[in-house]
Amino acid sequence: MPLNKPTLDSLALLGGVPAFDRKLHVGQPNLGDRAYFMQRVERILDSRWFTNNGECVRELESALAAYLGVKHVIAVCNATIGLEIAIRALPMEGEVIVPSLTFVATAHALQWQQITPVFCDIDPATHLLDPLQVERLITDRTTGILGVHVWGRPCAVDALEDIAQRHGLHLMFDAAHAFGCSHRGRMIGGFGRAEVFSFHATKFFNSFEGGAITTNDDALATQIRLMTNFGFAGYDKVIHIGTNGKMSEVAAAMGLTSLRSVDEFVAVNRRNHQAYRERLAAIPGMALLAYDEAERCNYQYVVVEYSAAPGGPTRDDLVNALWAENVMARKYFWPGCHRMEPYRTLYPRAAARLPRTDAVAERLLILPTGTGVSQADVHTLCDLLVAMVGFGPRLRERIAALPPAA
Ligand code: T4K
Repeated sequence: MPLNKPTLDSLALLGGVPAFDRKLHVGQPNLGDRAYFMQRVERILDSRWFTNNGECVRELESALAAYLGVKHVIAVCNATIGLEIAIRALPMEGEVIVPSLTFVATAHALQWQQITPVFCDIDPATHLLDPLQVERLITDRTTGILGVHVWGRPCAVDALEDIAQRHGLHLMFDAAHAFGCSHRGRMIGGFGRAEVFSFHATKFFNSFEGGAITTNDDALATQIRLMTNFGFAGYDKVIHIGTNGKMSEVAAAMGLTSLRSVDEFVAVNRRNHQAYRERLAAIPGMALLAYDEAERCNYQYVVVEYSAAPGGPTRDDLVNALWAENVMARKYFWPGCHRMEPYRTLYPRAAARLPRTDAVAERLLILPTGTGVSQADVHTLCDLLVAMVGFGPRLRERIAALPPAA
């Protein structure tokens, strides 16, 4: 049914009825075969083996290794701990070059262990680390580069590998968004010295909470495995500094369940992305970030760069108006890590070298997708955007006149 929002007053933000009677989230979890999951949970309960390298974790690790074409997969409780462990295992110390346009966990994983995140600007076309600036930021204290495959699009891997090699730096990747994606026909997971995936509930492939560290380096894998389990090399035998990064059995059962449906999840995301692409192309100021169709992609983020027309509704106006309609659009990763605490206070000069990060972050609008979002939902949502942008300066004026939110 076509959306009926002919007047400003029909927008929910201005008193109308919301277009959706349920919330549409960015990252509402996908759920695979519920019966299969329940069966695995029953088995876990019967076995009385709930964590510590149980059957499901071992099965998930080997299934992921085969899927990703990588030698070692170490399942972890979440990607943040995974990043901390991998960073420490390499080891990275002193300064590490990292983008600011990322989820704050990337920066926290460094700062948490007293490593300085040196924020680097992005290529505005790809939203990924700019290798030219990476090289300019290298100092005597630099020990590594932590690239982030933002939105599942691969970093400029070859250029970063070349820089890392020439300067003797460790290179690893935060692949939190990039499960199921490839670069030059090779699955992400085998690049750099290690990569870290997130299987958080909001990721298209989830294990409730969870993640995995992947590497082709045998010695590094052994060390990471030890560090994930307090450094234990057997009962009562600790041979390394460690933490508790283990994935639980129930999380691994969910991971195995997700893995059985991964192709279907991607197909839904792809179809939604295609529908968004067709509809958003007609909306002035909206540019949908494209994925490389020649590679494998998970299409889990619908990333729009919105440039407001003079006097027209701003990006934040659209977000506010969408939320009122029950479309929980996000501004990932505004305002950039460098503008969040403690980074803003610790590294006040970083902003000066991040103009492209700042500019892109002001334009980003992330829209809902996943199995909880139908093609019809995408069309209704795009009808809403057509209406909102179409109201132009009148919408801006009405929103500006609203009382400040409590
Ligand atoms: N590196 C990068 C580049 C990352 O993007 C992330 C995580 C990490 C590292 C760290 O990975 P983990 O340690 O988390 O494994 C969310 C996620 O919490 C976070 O995992 C993710 N990136 C980030 C991009 O998004 P928030 O704080 O923006 O949103 P959250 O978790 O409250 O959920 C978003 C929306 O999804 C909610 O409004 C409601 C909906 N939702 C959420 C959950 C948890 C559901 O419908 N069901 C749910 O179970 O961070």
